Amino acid sequence: MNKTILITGATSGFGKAIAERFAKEGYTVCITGRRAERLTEIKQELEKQYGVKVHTLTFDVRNRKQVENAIAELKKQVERIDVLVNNAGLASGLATIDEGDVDDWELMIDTNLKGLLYVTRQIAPMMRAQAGGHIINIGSTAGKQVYKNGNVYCATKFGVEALNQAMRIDLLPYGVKVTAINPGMAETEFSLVRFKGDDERAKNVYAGIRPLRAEDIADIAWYCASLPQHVCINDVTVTCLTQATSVYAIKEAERVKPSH
Ligand code: NDP
Ligand code: 8X3
Repeated sequence: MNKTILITGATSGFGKAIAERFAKEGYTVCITGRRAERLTEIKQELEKQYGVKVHTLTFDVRNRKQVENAIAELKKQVERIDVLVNNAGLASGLATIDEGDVDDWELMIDTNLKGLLYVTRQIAPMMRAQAGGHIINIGSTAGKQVYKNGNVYCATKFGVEALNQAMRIDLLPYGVKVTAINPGMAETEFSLVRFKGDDERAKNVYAGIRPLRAEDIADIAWYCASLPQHVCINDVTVTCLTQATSVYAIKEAERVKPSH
């Protein structure tokens, strides 16, 4: 049976890579984001390369009405959603609690928590009616340990961790799997967004390390989604080789090299 995945925030980074990974596996792919042009480009690429159907939904996850309308439209085009990836999210700024920009806080809370909830509220009843499905929530190592200046971003990802656990309990009777993937440092547009277009500052985050790639996360999402029906991975925390926790990482140059 042809399966369908809905991925929020698929115009770049993890979401885009996950769209490609599932398209390669023959899924019908529904991609969302605010940047309509990018969605169209990705749709054309994936349909051409993998011969699958791609639906695009342009909306801001912070806008509840837009979310409801877009998903109501989608329901006219697809019968079911087998996998939902709640991925759309961002960090905005990096500052202490006494100096942080309240607009940044609202942006992160509205996107990472409220946006995730708005989408889930539309899709979970479909999965309940199907008596099956899989919700994959993209959390973070920042939702495991708080780091300096990360305050509100970390709080949103701790929130995702809580919602991930809660969803699994609430949807258990309906055979819906719920999985969190919690990545550490990964080079996407994440830092460029956090530092508001400051490319140099963004690049500096990954200087001297070999960070995770979006494709690594896509492979993990595929692994989680392709296990036998009775197996549900609850959460996966994944870092690059030189990152141990949210707050402790070393540079590649500090790694002991094999002696022979
Ligand atoms: P990117 O910036 O590359 O991608 C973020 C995606 O989210 C984009 O497609 C963007 O689409 C979408 N998005 C952001 N805000 C909104 C919004 N208001 N409405 C709709 N879509 C939105 O970053 P990543 O791929 O790295 O981030 C994906 C997720 O992974 C986020 O939740 C992030 O917190 C998390 N994460 C990232 C890590 C990293 O180091 N990169 C590590 C751990 C977790 P558009 O702009 O077109 O709307
Ligand atoms: C993104 C990872 O460490 O930049 O969630 O916050 S980090």
